[in-house]
Amino acid sequence: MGLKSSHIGEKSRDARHKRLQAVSLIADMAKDERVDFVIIAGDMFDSHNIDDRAVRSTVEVLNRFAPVNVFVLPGNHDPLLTGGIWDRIAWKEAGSHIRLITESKEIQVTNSAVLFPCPVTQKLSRTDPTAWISGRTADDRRIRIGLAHGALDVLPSPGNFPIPSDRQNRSGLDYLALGDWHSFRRHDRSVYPGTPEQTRFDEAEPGNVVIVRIDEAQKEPVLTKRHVGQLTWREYSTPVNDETDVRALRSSIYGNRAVSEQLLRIRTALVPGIPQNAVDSVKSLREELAENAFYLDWPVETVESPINISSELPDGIVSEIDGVLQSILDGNHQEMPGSLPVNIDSSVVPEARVLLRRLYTEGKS
Ligand SMILES: [Mn+2]
Repeated sequence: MGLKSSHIGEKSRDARHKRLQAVSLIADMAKDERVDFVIIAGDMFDSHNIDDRAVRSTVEVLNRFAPVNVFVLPGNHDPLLTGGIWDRIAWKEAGSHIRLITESKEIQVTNSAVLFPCPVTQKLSRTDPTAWISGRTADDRRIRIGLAHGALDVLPSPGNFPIPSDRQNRSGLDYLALGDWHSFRRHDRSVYPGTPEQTRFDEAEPGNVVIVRIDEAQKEPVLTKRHVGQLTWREYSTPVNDETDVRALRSSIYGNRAVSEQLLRIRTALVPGIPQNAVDSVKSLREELAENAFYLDWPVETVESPINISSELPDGIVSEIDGVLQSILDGNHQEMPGSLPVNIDSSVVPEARVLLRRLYTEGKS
């Protein structure tokens, strides 16, 4: 909540509204599914610096969960600090079902289940927030649920609030509910559902909540992933040779979901020799998306006619580079510098040749 997303300009306000809608959907789902309680595993707010109105809207949408209890954990973006977001006047309107977690202390959540929450009180830490959770004793038959915000050591970017991946076993947890990572990620009983609403182009699997069913202690939890995200962020970087490529691009965009619910970042490279009708189709696709997409980032210069690849480049470093690119295209790239990116995505080569010519032409004018 309150994420500025200033890179999407005037649409960021609408995006914030969509995020509230997603949470509202979760409230309906919680009641329909008759869950015992709901967990928010930190970073509900993007920062402490959020206007009162946004805090009020958040309290209002959380009030819609009643009578289902909602356990809210402070994360590293909204740590528990005196005078912070949790002390705002808007919380006076919060129902008693909203339970802000302020201590690392057991909470009995149902007759048979206990929560071990690990609230965060600062932005950065090298200390494991789950370290206080002791192991299961022989006579403990309760369902034990950990709740923490941090980086499980199996993630690509561990370090801040590190959580060992064997915490679930060491502390005898039936489930470890985690926040911080924006995409869905499961490591045995430790689970990041990811953010309910996507926030960036480079997130792999956001937009979900997870419904967890645990029948009894030490039984395998059953997870159901449910999509609630109102918006999808997609990036396309496609070389366009002809009409077929334009049609493929169009159908992969439209096949995803309504374009009015998509944020699109598109970078096309018009391959030299592309027929004029294909150039026209690219342009009209761009106009159509500019009109209808929730947000479009597609620079107009990338849909202009390609620069003629056969045009002469001056002798020297520029044409030498172009020569290397040509031989990569001819399939002689294995031992060449630059073979690695080419193996990942061969479309970078024609794009590079186009850019090289553009650079030269614009440098001349
Ligand atoms: Mn975080």
